[in-house]
Order: sequence, then C-alpha cells, then structure tokens
Amino acid sequence: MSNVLTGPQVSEHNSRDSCWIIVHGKVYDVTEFLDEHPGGSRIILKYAGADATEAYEPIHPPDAITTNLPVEKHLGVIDASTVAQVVKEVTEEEKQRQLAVAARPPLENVLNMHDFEVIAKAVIPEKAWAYYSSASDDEITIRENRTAVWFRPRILRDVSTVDWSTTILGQKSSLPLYISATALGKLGHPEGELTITRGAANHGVIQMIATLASCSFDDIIDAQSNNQTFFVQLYVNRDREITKRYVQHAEARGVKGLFITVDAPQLGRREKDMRMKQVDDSAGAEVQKGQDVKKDQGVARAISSFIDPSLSWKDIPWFRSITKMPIILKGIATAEDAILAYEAGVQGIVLSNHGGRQLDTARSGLEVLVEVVAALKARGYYPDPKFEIFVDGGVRRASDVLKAIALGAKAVGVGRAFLYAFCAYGQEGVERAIQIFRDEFEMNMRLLGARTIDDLCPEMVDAGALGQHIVTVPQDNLFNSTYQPLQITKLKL
Ligand code: PPY
Repeated sequence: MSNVLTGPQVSEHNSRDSCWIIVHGKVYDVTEFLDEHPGGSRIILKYAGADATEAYEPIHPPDAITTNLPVEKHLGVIDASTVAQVVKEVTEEEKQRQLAVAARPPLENVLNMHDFEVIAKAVIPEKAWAYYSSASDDEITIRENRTAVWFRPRILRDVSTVDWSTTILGQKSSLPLYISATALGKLGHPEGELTITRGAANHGVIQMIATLASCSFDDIIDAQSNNQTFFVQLYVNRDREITKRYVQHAEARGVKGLFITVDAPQLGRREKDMRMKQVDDSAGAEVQKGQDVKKDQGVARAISSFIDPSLSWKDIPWFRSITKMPIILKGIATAEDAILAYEAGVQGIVLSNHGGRQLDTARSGLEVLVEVVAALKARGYYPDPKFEIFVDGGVRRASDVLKAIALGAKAVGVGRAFLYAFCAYGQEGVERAIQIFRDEFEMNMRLLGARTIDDLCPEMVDAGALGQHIVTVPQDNLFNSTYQPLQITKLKL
C-alpha cells in the first residue's frame, strides 16, 4: 500500500454507491462489502468518506479488515495532514465516566469481585456495560448461576500449609481456575485482553483467548512472558478453511487447549444489549429507513453471523484431524451430551450456560456437574485422567470454585469477574483479582479442612438443594446490589 491519498479524495466517496473509509491510517474501498458486513451496512455508512477507526477499534480485531477485504480494495495510506481534525465534543456521559475514573477507590480497598463489577459499571461506556452484563431473555439463568451448594467442612486436619495449585489439561496452574474467554475487551478498556495476558503472566494463571477478542490473537501471544500458558476459545466459522487456519495457527503458537463453543449455534437475545443499540440509534438522529435488518440486534448478535449453526457431532473427527491440541467442548448442559463427548474422544467438557447468555432457564453448571459425574461414573468413564470436566458461570468467590472441584470438576472458568477487574483497573485489577482469589482459597481451604486440591471430595459439600430451583437461602446481597434488573421499554412521553 504505497499509494498516498488525501482527506478530500476520500471524502468524495461518502455514499452507498462508492464508500471509502479510513481505518488505522489506511484507506479501504468497502462499497462491495457493505451488505456483507456482519454488523450491517448502516454503521459503515455513518463513516463513509471519513475516519472510522474509533468505531472500528473496540469491536474488531486489528486485522479483521485486512483479512476480510480483497487486497485490491486496500487503496493506500492516508496523508494525515490533509484530514480535517474533528474536535470531538465531550459528551455528558464521557464527563461522568472521567469523574468516576478519578473517584475509583484505591485498589487495596477492592475486597471482592463484586467491588470490581460496581466500579467497572461506573467507568465503562454504557454500551460496554450493556453488552458485558447482559444475559438472555428474562435473565433467569444468570441469577440461577449464583446457586446454593453448602459446605460440610472437616476439622482438626493440620491445615498449617494449604496448596491450591493444580494442573489443567496437563498444564501447571497456580489456581484451580482459568480466565475464561470474554469478547470485545476494548469496549471496556483501551488495552483490552492484553491486560489479562500481562496480569496472568505474573501469577501463573492460564488465559483462554476468545475468537472475538478485541486484541488480535498474535498481539496477545506476542505479549506473553514467564512461559505462560494459553488456551483458545473457538467459534466455528461457516468457512471451515478459516477455522482450520485459526486452529493450526494457535497450535503453532503454542496454545495448549482448544475450547470449541458448542452452545451458540445462534446467539441468545440479550435485551440489555439490544435496548442500548436502540438508544444509540435514536441519539444519532438519523432517519430510520428500517432496511438494515440487524439494526436492533445489539453488539453481539450483529457480529455473530459468521458462526456456523450446522456444527454437529460429525465434525469432531475433523477437528481431531487438524490439531493435536486437547479438544474441549464448551457449553455441555446434560449428562447425555457429556457421555457423547466422552465417546467422541475429546479431552474435556465445560459444563456451562455461557454466563446465562444463551438458553435462558438452562440449569447452572454446578447442577449439571452432579448429574454428569454420576452418569459418567455409571459407565466407568469417570474418573479418567484423560477427560477433564470444567464448570463455569457465576463464579465470584474461591468458595464457588471449591464447590465445583469437590463435586468433580478439574477446574473452573472465570470470565466476567476478570473482565470487570480489567475494565475497572487494567492489568493491576487483574492482578488484584488473582490475589483476592488466592487469599480466599487459602482461608476457605483451611476452614474446609482441605490441604490440597486432591483433598476436596463430594462429602465436603451438600448439593441437595440443587435441582429444586427454589430460593431457600439468604439473599446474596453483594450480587443483588450490582445485578441490574432488566428494564421494560420506555414510552417517549
Ligand atoms: C458472547 O457475547 O456471549 C460471546 O460469546 C461473544 C460473541 C460476541 C459477538 C458475537 C458472537 C459472540
């Protein structure tokens, strides 16, 4: 791209008939791509003939445009001195956010994951909060994830030293949890997922890289240090060649586990996210033509159309044929499918309801865990060191993790808690979150009478209330005070 273009040249191409945009200092002709854009054409047309970097950046990996647009549409570089500088008006929302950033408590005052959540909500754009916090339909499952399992602690076991380190898929992990994939990290923090990479590296914690991370896969891997371990989460593309390239590239770059998301053939309806999109549209005062079918879909649904809903058990041998990485199916919700997964020869499963974001009123991972372990045991499939069971959803405390491990999980995935930690404080937030978990593991293991992860056993918990789906427990006040109830639509009065 040696061709140098000027601002006035680009601004001539400001319509559906000829649409050029500037992204990261380069000019692209996206006219023919408009109707293919997963997020719809309207958002691109808003920036036709102008610089779209700011809107593009948080919701696309840096290489999305270069890989999706044929090279002949890469028109050249922009001569920055010829582009009129738009002085951006600081919105009221932005001013409030800046005040909130300055008013954050010192990190040592953050005592738990709920604190991160409430601070993140105050300092990130409303749109980011809507996307991150949203769950599907009536948001029953996201709340059910904070479910009731009770401890049965043992005493007098000399717990002067306790050790909560473990291995996950054969990889050392300082905590019995991994940082699970969450998408679009730059919506909430300018450095996005790199904050996790840098924070996790300092503490021997494993990061799962999301297909839809805002930072590019290579930028994340390039930032690695201390020989840290990565897993990768995969959304399977309709174009299997793209998936194959991605998987093989991940393996070549040293990723140690492939977590294939199997619970999202279509993305759930997340109404907080969808309503936010509507607010945004009306704020734009643009005449609504109503032609862009994706206009009210929210951030997530808008960019999910590449995901292949035809994925089936028949595809598993193909994945096995393209990679030697352990394969884990993420999003198993029944004993029946856990058995099929075992028999398909994969190396693990994640019992997950996708943080309550997919099928609402699906059960919690913990509840599913109990039936899965029983069913696998009955067939002689459990325990099996070559088949690991993970759980995720709703984890805010080390006690949540310990319960899952006691019931048979190898480790637990934690997504939103780390997302909110980095939104609130960047890398330091991630490190503080790890430290808090560590403190909680130490205390809870002592109080439970478990010196090592291997000491955790089903007898240490009472899971009898699981499956009843009735609230018989005291309110979880911290969770409830940050949980924001769904809102009903508002009339324009
Ligand atoms: C989610 O939002 O739950 C995701 O898994 C990420 C995502 C983001 C955008 C499109 C599809 C999936």
